[in-house]
Amino acid sequence: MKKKDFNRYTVTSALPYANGPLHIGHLAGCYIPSDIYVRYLRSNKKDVVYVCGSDEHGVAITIKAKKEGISPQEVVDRYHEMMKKSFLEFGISFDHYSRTSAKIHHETAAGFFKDLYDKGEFLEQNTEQYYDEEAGQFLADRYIEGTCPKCGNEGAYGDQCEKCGSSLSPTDLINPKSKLSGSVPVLKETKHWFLDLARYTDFLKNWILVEHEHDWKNNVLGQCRSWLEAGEGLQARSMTRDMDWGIPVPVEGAEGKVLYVWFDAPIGYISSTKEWAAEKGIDWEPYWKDEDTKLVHFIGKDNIVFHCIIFPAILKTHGGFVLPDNVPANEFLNLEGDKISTSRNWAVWLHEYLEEFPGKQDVLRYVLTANAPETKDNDFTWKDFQSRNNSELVAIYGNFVNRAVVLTHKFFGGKVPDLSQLEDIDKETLQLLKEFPEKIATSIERFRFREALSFVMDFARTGNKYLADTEPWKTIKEDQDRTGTILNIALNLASNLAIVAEPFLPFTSAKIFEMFNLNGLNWGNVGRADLLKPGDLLNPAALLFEKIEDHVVESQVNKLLESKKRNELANKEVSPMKDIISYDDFAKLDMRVVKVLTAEPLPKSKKLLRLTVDTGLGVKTVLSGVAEHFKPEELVGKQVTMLINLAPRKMMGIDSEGMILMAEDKDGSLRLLQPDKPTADGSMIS
Ligand code: B3M
Ligand code: ZN
Repeated sequence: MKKKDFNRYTVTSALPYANGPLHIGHLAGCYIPSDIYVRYLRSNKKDVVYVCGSDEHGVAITIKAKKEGISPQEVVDRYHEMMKKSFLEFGISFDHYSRTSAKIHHETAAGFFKDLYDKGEFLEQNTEQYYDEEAGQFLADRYIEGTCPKCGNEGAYGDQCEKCGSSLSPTDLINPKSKLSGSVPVLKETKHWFLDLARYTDFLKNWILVEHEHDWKNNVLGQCRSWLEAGEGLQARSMTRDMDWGIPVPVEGAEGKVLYVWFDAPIGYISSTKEWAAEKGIDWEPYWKDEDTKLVHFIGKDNIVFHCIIFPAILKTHGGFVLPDNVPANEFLNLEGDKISTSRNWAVWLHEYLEEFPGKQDVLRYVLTANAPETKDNDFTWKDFQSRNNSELVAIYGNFVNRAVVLTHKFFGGKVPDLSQLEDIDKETLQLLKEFPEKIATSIERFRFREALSFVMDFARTGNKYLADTEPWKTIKEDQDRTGTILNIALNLASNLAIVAEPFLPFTSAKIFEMFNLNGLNWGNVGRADLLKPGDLLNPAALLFEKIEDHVVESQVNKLLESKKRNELANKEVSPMKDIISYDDFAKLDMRVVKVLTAEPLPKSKKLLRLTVDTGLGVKTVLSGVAEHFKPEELVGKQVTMLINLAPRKMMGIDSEGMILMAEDKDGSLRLLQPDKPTADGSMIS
């Protein structure tokens, strides 16, 4: 498609579910890229609104509420505030951060549904769905568990088996069970409203695969193609759910039903814009309705179908709205070779990062951009974090700016020196100063943020090399003018660098502008070698980046490994219950509190200790398999519990006259079962 000129930009990034804190995967997926893009547009004086908000509906929220034993409202209130704070702390510069529980959003989303309903766009269909009679409600896919028909995994969900990856529907499951009550769900008829996506196939194919063939990212086009060109074509999707958490379906006969979260969530971008405009006292409509508005959705790859197919179909049917001009989706970020997972606590949480690396937001922004999962899944490792910090931010960027400022203070009392005769190396460097910003801009406009950042770094490298080649610390000895020229050029390079790096490293650029007493600089000023003029005064050098030591990143890796260990233990299955026994069976067991009198190893056995115990009825000898868990002296004198009427058994030539009772932890370690207070030896356990 011909490149269009746009006068206005509406930029969105996916609304995160308000069901947990934010981690680095969120930042890398869509928040840092969108923030870079928007900061760049603002620096270019574009009319732009950047909106987001918390996604507070859907089973993601109700499942979390159930897990924590609190209400869905409490869940969203807690995490909405937490996420909003994290975004702010990391410099994600939304113009507005809303939430889908807002009244204006309920009205806007219900309005969209009503509009499509009145136009007769929905197919009304009665289908049979699982219903939990004990809990008195229909079950969303994620609320049903059962055996996967493909691989036999007993913990498959109603929509997917995580073991073999098959996508399922609830009725595929063998032995389905409700996660709400544990009961066996029954099929019950229910009415829903479906969007007949097949009707949009031609329009979508033309709009995405032809018009945007050259400007959308390959990973996005690829997914769209596989949806649009799949053998069975696009299937009708239900836009409603049987649930009591969400936006009530605004038509008659829909009691107890809410809008499907993926119907209302993208409309959240519009509601957020409305709220923003109302606060500013301006009109929201041009940002969504004027043809010269460029709408860009930043998302993660799991959201592609909703933003490229379903939402555009809704907008198109409603009419009067622009369609996204681009949907730059990132792939996934892994962590230390493993999928980031909230439930397994395999993540770097933003709030924890800030506690452990205060003031180092830009380091994380840098690493997550330099290694962004733009075209394929990528891995975040603490080693890479450390090495990018130490050998790029500290050694190149920080070193260059710091040397220019420190030498100006040292040789010229902090005053920007005059420019005199230019040598070839100066002219070449000034030429690069003109070229870099343009290259960086082109990459940003094509959503190639990794590439753009690598040019920013090359720009800093150019500055560093310029100082290394010209050696102002040497020229000062015989040629003050030459030294002044070098530092003047270096300082102007640094000012340009701070402008073009601002979208990526906003906190650092702010420090540089402060050091240089420059404010209000933007992309319109780049390429100029007179941003700092002779005589301008600099402030003292501020620390931009500092070295990160080995032990710091090692302790981060250990923290992850420990949480992995804890998790594996917690997830180990508890052995299933044995068959039911009668009271009479139980009454046959004679269990007592006994005292260990002696304990000694058996020379031929690694596992057994030979114990003598006082049972209150006399002394008995027992062989107990605890040698790998306790030293003999740890047992002597202790009260433990014992089954004393077990038939004697000969082991290693010794009669063992009972069994010491122990608890075995998930990792196989043993615990003694002891009375909580000293108790008479021989006390019965019943
Ligand atoms: N909350 C999904 C997610 O967090 C969803 C995005 C909505 S964007 C309109 O992956
Ligand atoms: Zn399976």
